[in-house]
Amino acid sequence: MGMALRYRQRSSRRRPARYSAMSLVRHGLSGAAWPRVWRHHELRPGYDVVIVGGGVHGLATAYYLAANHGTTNVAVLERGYLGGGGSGRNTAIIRSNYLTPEGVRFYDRSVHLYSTLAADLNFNVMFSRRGHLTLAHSDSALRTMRWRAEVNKLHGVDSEVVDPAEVAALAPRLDTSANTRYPILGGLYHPPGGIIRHDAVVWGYARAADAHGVHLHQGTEVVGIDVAGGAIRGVRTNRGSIATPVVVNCTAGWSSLVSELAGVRLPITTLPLQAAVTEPVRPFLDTVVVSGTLHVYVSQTDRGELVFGAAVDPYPSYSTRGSLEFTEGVATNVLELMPSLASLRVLRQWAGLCDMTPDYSPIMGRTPVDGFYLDVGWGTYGFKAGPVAGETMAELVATGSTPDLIAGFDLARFAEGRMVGERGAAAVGH
Ligand code: PYC
Repeated sequence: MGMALRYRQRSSRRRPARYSAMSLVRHGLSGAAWPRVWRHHELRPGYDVVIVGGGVHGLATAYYLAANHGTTNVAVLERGYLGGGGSGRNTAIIRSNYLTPEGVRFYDRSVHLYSTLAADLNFNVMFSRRGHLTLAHSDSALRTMRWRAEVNKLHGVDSEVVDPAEVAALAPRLDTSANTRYPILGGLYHPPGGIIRHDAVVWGYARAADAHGVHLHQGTEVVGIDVAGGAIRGVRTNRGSIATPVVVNCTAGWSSLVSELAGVRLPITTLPLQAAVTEPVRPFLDTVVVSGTLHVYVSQTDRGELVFGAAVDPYPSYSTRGSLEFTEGVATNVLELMPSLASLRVLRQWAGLCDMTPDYSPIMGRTPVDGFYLDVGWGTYGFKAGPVAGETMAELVATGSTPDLIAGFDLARFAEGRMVGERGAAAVGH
C-alpha cells in the first residue's frame, strides 16, 4: 500500500539555473548573481513525508521521491546544516567489491548511479574512477580476497586478485619489498572504484530536490515523534510541530536515538571513525589503497592532498573530535606502506559517527510502527550507498512495496537470525 497523500500543497517547483560553460561565461560577463542553490521555507503544518537527516541519504531519498514518483510534498529536517554529519566527514570512497551477494548487488547499483550523477543532477560531483586496491599481507587475507573476487564476478562486478608485481605497477610508491613488517602478498583490484567530491554530492541532491519543490529545513531538530494506534502521526521540532503519516529515519550516527523517539529499538552502536588530510603534493597516487591489516586507507584528491582513514575508535561515543592517538597510529601505518611520505605534513583531522550493526550491513525498510521507515546502520559504508539507498527508500515509501535490492536488510533479520555478514569487506579491520 502506498502512502496517503493527505497534505497535498501547491507545488513550489522551480527551474534551477542550468550550469554549463556557456552560463559560466554569461554570468562572468554580466556579473549577474547566481540564484541560491536551495531555498529557505517556513515549516508547513503538514507534509506527506518527513525525512529526518539532511545528509546524502535523506536528500537522495527526497530527490528520488520527487523525481521518480512525483511525491513532492516532502520535508527534509536537518538539525545542523546539510551534509554536516557523516556526508561531510567520510573519505569519499566509492566501490562495490563486497563479500555478500546482497552487498555486491546493492553497492553496484550505487556505483552506477554515481557514475551518471553529474549529468543527472547537472552538478559536477567530480567522480574519479581510479580503481580501488585492497592489500593482502597474509594468506588468510588473500583467501578472503579470492572469495570476494569470485562473488563480485558472479554479479558482473569487475574485481580480480593481483600479485605483488601488479600491486607495484598500480601504486609504485608502495613498499612492495619482502623486508617489511607486513610484506604485501597480493591484493584485490577493483577498477570501477574511486573517489568523489562528497560535498558536491550533497549540494547536487539538495539543489535537485529543491527544484522539485521539496522543502529543505536546516537548523531544525526533531525533539519528538508522535505515534498513536501503532502509526506515525507527526513530528515535533524546535521550530514547531508537523503532521505527517510518514517519517524516514536517515540519521546515521544518531539513528538509534531518533528511532527511540518513535519507540523503536535498534541493534546499533555508534562509534567514531577518524580521518585526516595532508598538505597537497604533486599527483603520485592514482588508485585508492587500503590495508585492513594495517588499519589504513589512503587516496590522493584532485588537489593533491592525501586523505587517510583508519579503523573505528574502539569505544562507543558521539565525539567528532580527532585524537593524537589516531594521528600517531595512522602516520605509523601509512609510513609502513609508503616510507617516502615521511616529511608530509597533516593539515586537519576530524571524526564522523558510524552506526554499526552486528552484521555490518544496513537496516532498511519498515518497522513495527506503521509509517516509520529506517535507512540506518551504515557503519563505515554509508556515503557510498547514498544514491541507491535514496532510490530504494523512495520506491518503498511511494509504492509500499520493498525493492528486491533491500529485502535482505530488514530489521526483522536480527530477531530471525538471517544476518548478512559483511565484515569481511570492511575497508579496515574493526
Ligand atoms: O568501506 O571503503 C570503505 C570505507 C572507507 C572508509 C571507510 N569505509
